[in-house]
Amino acid sequence: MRTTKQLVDAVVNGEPRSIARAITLVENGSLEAQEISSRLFPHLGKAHVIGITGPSGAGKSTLVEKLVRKYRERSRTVGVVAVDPTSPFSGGAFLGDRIRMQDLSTDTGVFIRSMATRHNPGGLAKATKDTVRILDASGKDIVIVETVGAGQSEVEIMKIAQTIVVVLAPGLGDEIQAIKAGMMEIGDIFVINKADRENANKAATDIQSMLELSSEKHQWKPAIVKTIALTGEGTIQLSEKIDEHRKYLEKGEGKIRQQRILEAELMEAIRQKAAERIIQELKKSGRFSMLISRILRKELDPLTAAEKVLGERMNKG
Ligand SMILES: Nc1nc2c(ncn2[C@@H]2O[C@H](COP(=O)(O)OP(=O)(O)OP(=O)(O)O)[C@@H](O)[C@H]2O)c(=O)[nH]1
Ligand SMILES: [Mg+2]
Repeated sequence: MRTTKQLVDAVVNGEPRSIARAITLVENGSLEAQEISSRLFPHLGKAHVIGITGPSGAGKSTLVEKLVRKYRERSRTVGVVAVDPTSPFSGGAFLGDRIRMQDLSTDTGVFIRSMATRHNPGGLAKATKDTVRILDASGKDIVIVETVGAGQSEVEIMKIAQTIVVVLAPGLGDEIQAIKAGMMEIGDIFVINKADRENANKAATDIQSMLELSSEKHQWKPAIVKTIALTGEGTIQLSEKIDEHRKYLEKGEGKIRQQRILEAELMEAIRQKAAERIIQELKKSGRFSMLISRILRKELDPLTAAEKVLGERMNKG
């Protein structure tokens, strides 16, 4: 039996089967998961993590495949995490992704993993983040995360990716309108894919004017790139823009973003660990069931009970 340390060493050496194994272990929330994450932590921060998000069917997977090929031409190693929202729409397309990318799966410079909600009881966002970190630690130069932009995932992708590419396509109509607002805020680069279709120029002008309306808080001006993912047209321009954004981040903004992410993560970790410990103690001492009885009798409400518990602990310590 290999120890967790040996597994992590193999991941850091880029060994594909160990990478796959480590991902499965963190996905399942296994006992080793925390040790894996901790041991990988010092090895993080080398990869450039690119988030590709946008409405279902915009052409994200097609574009990702072309981008991967562009990076491989430049001898860059790439990890891809495709997040399957298990929506009825993406079910078919997802299978398509596999077939399209089949030849890439024999390339040792590429590691592709798909994530599904149903395999991740601990939450898709956490599993995605852990997987990105494993791929980063494994020495991949680029890690691409594909997510369908819908509600929460916009915020989540910001905690994972350094450069966010929002992929839109002409003619997606209402669906775009509904999610555009959230995505306009987070995009570093906007892709109008399916530029072979009519209205692509109009879509680009629409985005342009929406961007001009939004407040300019940052020095980086979101770029707009037109692509035809099917033929690969425009993907060179897109990868150039991504590089440009990476260079911009390296000048300072990247550190600020990183600090913000780690602050949020530390707060979340404290919250989780502290709560776990306190609840465990309360249950062990029987105090938990005492409090519940009082709450059931309406003598106490849960928030006041929690305050009471914390007050008592503070007095003790
Ligand atoms: N005409 C045209 N069709 C495209 C283009 N890019 C992708 N498509 C097609 O659009 C459909 C959806 O493409 P996908 O790459 O699966 O889209 P996606 O955004 O990954 O979709 P989900 O993962 O389901 O959210 C496929 O049938 C593609 O062949 C393009 O540039 N032009
Ligand atoms: Mg897709």
